[in-house]
Amino acid sequence: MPIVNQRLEDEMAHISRPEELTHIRSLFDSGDELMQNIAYALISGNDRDVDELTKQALDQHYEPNIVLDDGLIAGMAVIGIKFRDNIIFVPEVLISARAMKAGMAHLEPILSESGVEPIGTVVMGTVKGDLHDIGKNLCIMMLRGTGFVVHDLGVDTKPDEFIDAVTEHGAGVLGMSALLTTTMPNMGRTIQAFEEAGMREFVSIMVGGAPVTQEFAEDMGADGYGQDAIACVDLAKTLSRIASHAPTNESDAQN
Ligand code: B12
Repeated sequence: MPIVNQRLEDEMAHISRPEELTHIRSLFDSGDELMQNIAYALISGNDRDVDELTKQALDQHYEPNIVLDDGLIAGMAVIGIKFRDNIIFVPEVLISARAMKAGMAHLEPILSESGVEPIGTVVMGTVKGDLHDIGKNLCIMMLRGTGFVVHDLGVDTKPDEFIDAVTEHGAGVLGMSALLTTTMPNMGRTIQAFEEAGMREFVSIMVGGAPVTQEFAEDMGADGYGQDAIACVDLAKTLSRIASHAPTNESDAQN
């Protein structure tokens, strides 16, 4: 539906690049007025409204994925553009991030609810020097909802912290997130640290985050790249199948 929330429509005036405006409008096209209201509440940093409207949507039996994509993530896309173009600054982004978390708090129990047997263990973290965690947290919610046990190392995670957690939890899959071009190389450094520790063959490594690409993932020696939380789940499933078929030291010794 076209944008019916007038204040959200007014926000479109901040988007100067025509292709981005078309993209942002297409995000709102797939939602309805309630989703637009959630997006606007997030853009304006009103965590109380995001909290109430998200709850209202779930009470009205909206799918949590719809609320996430058409409400919260669509709103965050506008914030990303305004931040890049110096229309808003770190404090405003933090306030919108807090509003995003207010909405995610309602979605998390549903997206993380899983009655199925654990299908694998994943360690996830944002790399060293990087404090962005919204996307990583979404991936974790979806992974848990699919039946993965996920150990969340939080943000600013150093290579040896990843190694220790993978060892401690016997994780078959490691997921790293980076949102800054300056911290992306820390993914490669972490992979290097796994190699130096003689651990690389025991864990499959997936990477993601807005600036990361398939090509970058391949260049630094990751096993997979996912562009969103759905791709993250598919990747974790594929990689944990590979990990469960990987020869262990014991079976190697028997052959
Ligand atoms: C919110 C935000 C912040 C918040 C973070 C709050 C938080 N708790 O996360 C705050 C205000 C703290 C912040 C700070 C900074 N930020 Co900032 N931030 C953003 C913003 C607006 C949104 C990021 C976000 O949450 N997106 C929504 C989520 C859902 O998307 P996502 O993270 O990409 O995750 C999805 C996928 O990428 C994927 N995914 C993510 N991780 C993984 C992992 C795996 C394994 C897989 C498979 C998939 C996957 O799935 C996710 C779900 O679909 C972006 C703009 C943007 N468009 O990305 C800038 C942005 C990332 N920030 C930027 C900058 C510059 C900074 C600062 C340096 C600003 C400053 N001057 O201080 C600091 C750095 C702080 C630090 N050391 O990390 C730049 C980076 C530019 C660059 N080229 O590196 C951006 C792109 C803004 C811009 N256009 O200039 N930021």
